[in-house]
Amino acid sequence: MTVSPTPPSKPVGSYPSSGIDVLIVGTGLAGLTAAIECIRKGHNVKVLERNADINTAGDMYFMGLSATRFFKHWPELAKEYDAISLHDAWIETFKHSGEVMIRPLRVADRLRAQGLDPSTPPGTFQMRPLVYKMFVHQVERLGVNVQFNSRVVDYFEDEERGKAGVVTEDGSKYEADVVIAADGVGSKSQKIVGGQVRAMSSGRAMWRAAFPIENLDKDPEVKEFFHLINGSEPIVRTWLGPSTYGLTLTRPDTMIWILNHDVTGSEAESWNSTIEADEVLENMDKSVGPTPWAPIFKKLVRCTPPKTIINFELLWRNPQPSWTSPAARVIQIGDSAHSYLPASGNGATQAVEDAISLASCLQIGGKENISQSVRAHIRFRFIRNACAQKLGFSNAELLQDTDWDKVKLDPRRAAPKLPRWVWSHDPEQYAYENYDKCAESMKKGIPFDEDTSIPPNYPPGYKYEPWNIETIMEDMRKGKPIELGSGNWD
Ligand SMILES: Cc1cc2nc3c(=O)[nH]c(=O)nc-3n(C[C@H](O)[C@H](O)[C@H](O)COP(=O)(O)OP(=O)(O)OC[C@H]3O[C@@H](n4cnc5c(N)ncnc54)[C@H](O)[C@@H]3O)c2cc1C
Ligand SMILES: *[C@@H]1O[C@H](CO)[C@@H](O)[C@H](O)[C@H]1NC(C)=O
Ligand SMILES: *[C@@H]1O[C@H](CO)[C@@H](O)[C@H](O)[C@H]1NC(C)=O
Ligand SMILES: CC(=O)N[C@H]1CO[C@H](CO)[C@@H](O)[C@@H]1O
Repeated sequence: MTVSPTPPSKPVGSYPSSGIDVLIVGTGLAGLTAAIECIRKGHNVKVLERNADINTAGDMYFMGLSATRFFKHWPELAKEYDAISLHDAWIETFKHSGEVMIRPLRVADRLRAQGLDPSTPPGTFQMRPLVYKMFVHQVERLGVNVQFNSRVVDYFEDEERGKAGVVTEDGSKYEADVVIAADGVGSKSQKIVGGQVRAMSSGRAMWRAAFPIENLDKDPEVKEFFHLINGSEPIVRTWLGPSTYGLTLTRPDTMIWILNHDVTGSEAESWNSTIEADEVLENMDKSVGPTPWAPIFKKLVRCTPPKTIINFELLWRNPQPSWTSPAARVIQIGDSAHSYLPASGNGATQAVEDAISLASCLQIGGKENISQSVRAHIRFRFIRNACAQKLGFSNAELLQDTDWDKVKLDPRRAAPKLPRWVWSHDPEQYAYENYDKCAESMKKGIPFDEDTSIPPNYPPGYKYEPWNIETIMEDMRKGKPIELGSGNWD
């Protein structure tokens, strides 16, 4: 096994004060990471949040290695992350009908078979509530200035004075040297960066539920089937069918299931609104062809407590042409800049990467070069994000249209693509290594997609070509595989 060298840790206090006032809107993963990383880099931070508290709801998401390397600077986060992470996890694959296709394997063995080091996996599934609580603890330890019940309704900037700001619902104005819009999908900053990105219905949605494991006591058959391995080890079970896929995760304390389906009409792009099990049971066999869902999965759905199942609509958005205001004093990060399909496994990961990259760029450039730093950050992030977004479509297609003959030969074909260019990235190091070169290229007027001075943090060999959802939909209609583009996407 390869032992990776211990990277230098630069905890809070390592950087001198930059004198940069940063105003952050939103306490999602993007906003919270930006808050702690900006503080570590010496900036002054204030955070506004519309809700009364930090919302720790949700079930699980995938956290890539590229989004967790920075824990090396945060010993308490690193420790807590290790404590909440799944250790000794297993994975098993079924057809949606219930037929076992790949017997349980240790995730570590699967990684080893792929030539990867199991002690640093490319990423792991994490419970959103636990990850959030971990960030909340860190924010509390640092005493970050978070002002709740502050709904931002507008953004502005004043180029001459070198300031940007926001207006909240009650008419209050807040100003800073730079404003980070981390207010998620539907950000109020869309106007100032150049217009609303249209959200298109994909025709698909996800039912998702997470609940205490004791609920399985209601049905002994379900309890037996969805058991932990060897009494205590968590297991992910994937369920692949024609134009559908499901996922279950059994943890010692929690049961989670997720099911992709055709829209039924009750969905919303919201993590708050819930539906009941009957609605799922009535609809789940509608989009899977002649073979119905495994009875055991239906019984699992029946064990779900009331007010738990979320019917989350999957909306599609083209890559946003701009993430910043004309004078580069307002900058979008996370879902506000780019929304992801869950199958991309990148929504949380890229949000965290954005925050780290931006905090670093602002530190490198200092107070005199804020606009340049914001623009450099975008150059570091745009193509990478456009590629990761596209990967989501191709992964969704892969999961929904499994070629079982190929899967039998190579189990990796039943798993979403998790390419090296995604997980091997270190957004902080990348910013420090490339900021000067990037600033130079911008001064020379070299367009972002022709700048060869900076190594790619996207598929090696890829040449950026603008793409849009319409082309992808057209390909899907014709039954063509999604055209990823040039370069090595594996
Ligand atoms: C409650 C909740 C549960 C989720 N559960 C899951 C899950 O189970 N699995 C999964 O894959 N993804 C989930 N997500 C989405 C996932 O967290 C994001 O896709 C990803 O982490 C990117 O985060 P973000 O910080 O950019 O945006 P978000 O996480 O959406 O955070 C945006 C924040 O900005 C605040 N905000 C929005 N508008 C304003 C405004 N006008 N003024 C002030 N504040 C504002 C919001 O209240 C929120 O706190 C969930 C999101 C939320 C909010
Ligand atoms: C969603 O949940 C949060 C946190 O509990 C709450 O503050 C907010 O009002 C809810 N939103 C909706 C639309 O119910
Ligand atoms: C920031 O701006 C100052 C003044 O224009 C300049 O001297 C300096 O080189 C800049 N720093 C970076 C990292 O670009
Ligand atoms: C120690 C132990 O019980 N190991 C078992 C864990 O589960 C796997 C899969 O069911 C078995 O193969 C091991 O023998």
